[in-house]
Amino acid sequence: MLNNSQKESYRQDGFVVVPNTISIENLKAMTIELDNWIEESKRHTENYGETLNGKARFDLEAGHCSETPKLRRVANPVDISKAFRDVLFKGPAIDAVVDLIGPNVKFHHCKLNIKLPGMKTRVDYHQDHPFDVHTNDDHITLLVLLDDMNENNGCLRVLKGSHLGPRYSHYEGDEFVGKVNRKIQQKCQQEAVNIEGRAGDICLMSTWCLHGGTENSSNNPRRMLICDLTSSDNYPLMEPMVPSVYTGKIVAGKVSRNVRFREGVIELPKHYKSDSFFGAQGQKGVQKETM
Ligand SMILES: O=C(O)CCC(=O)C(=O)O
Repeated sequence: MLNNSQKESYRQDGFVVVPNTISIENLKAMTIELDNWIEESKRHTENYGETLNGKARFDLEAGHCSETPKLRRVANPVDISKAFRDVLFKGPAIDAVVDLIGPNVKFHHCKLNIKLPGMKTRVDYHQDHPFDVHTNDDHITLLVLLDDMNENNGCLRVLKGSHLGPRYSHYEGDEFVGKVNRKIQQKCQQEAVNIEGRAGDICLMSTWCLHGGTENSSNNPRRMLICDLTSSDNYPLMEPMVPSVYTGKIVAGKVSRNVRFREGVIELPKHYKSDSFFGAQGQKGVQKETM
């Protein structure tokens, strides 16, 4: 699936974009499902639906209303939709992941991040591993572009080579804030590169890459499917932040009875109370007042 130069890019830069990977049929099935969810969100005034850990599956940006829906995240769409299982549990995206961390690969969790025109949702710079710490680093964030993505509609931005270190704290004092400190944010804003592409392209990114992105300032939607996958001998050290009924499912090869460790010290996150990591990063939503 991946050629040597793509594998080399992943090793050197920490990410690689693979064009034209998802079939038109699969893409269409996912976007129809998502369009329906956006339509359904118009009937809600606060976050709704329930995931395995009792949080809301559908997360709304502040200012959401039936005229201007602002659905910003759907947690684990695979739990409720075959269209997403068809892409994340088999097929070319998984073959590409196998080329980098295979042959044995396990699903951890997934989500849809949505930036519709007029929404303010941004992503502050962070590494993914500190949210879901594991015993080793064979851990990939797979990104599937559901729309064409560019700087104007709030594309993902990645700091090249940041997977090689350092491993940053995602705390402010005793609070797990899910982002790096202001100085590193600024460095990323200046130096990160845009991940641009067409609907159906994928990006494979190391879980240690610093990444983020601005709000959508265009008239075009930016919807992206995001999935954490690990080698099957890589074990989570904590309950997932966003557990799925499929967490731990083998999507390629076989289960491993060995656990592989790497040396070093890892900062443990705290489970945040918010429905999504946007809330953990301090962006207001319309969460039910249950806390
Ligand atoms: O939506 C994006 O552009 C990136 C999202 C992200 O980094 C995350 O949800 O962890």
